[in-house]
Amino acid sequence: MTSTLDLFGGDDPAQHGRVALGAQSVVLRGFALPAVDALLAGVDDVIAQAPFRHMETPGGYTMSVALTNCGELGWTTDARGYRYSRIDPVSGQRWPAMPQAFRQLAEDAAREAGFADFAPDACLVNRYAPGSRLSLHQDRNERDYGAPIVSVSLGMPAMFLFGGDDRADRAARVPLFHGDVVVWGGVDRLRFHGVMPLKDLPHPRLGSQRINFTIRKAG
Ligand SMILES: O=C(O)CCC(=O)C(=O)O
Ligand SMILES: [Mn+2]
Repeated sequence: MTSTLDLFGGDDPAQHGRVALGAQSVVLRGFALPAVDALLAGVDDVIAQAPFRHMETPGGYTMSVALTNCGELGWTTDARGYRYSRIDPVSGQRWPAMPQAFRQLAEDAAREAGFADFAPDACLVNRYAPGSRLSLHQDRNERDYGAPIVSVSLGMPAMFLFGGDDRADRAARVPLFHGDVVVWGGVDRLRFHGVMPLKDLPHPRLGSQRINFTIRKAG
């Protein structure tokens, strides 16, 4: 069973700067807020070149989350498996460049979480509609687990699940809001995580969607 962390003690979540999830994993509340305009412009740029699409898993399941990528490497899944690729299989072109605002935010958040010198080369962009979910998984298609994952949430809130190193480990439930950034790396780099089905709680700016992007060192 999962449990709800007592994160807020009834207070306004925006007043809490950091929530430790593990020894080397942290939620930085509102860390992306000052950069939101630039980040959303970056998302628009990326999806103009590489539109969101629903990918298939090797098991034949169509993901409820729509995704695309930017950066040198992009994560894809199809009947043949999960992998990083330099080419968008839909366009046959390179993935769009990673917007500078994404890179800067990721480097700043990584440093804030104790990971200096983060040099990302990949960014998965996810779009969740109401009901979309992401089942528990590890991020393990990257070549080197020495670099952290930096995950940025925009739009509707979501209940993030942060488990242990084994799929069966109990997962903490961590609400994530517009502007929150989660960083996990080091001893926490392979923690299982996922997102519960989204409730339709329209966001003033983004409406009935949540955009999440995870910035990584994949190659
Ligand atoms: O949407 C999220 O908060 C997590 C996304 C994620 O785990 C992934 O893209 O691998
Ligand atoms: Mn993940």
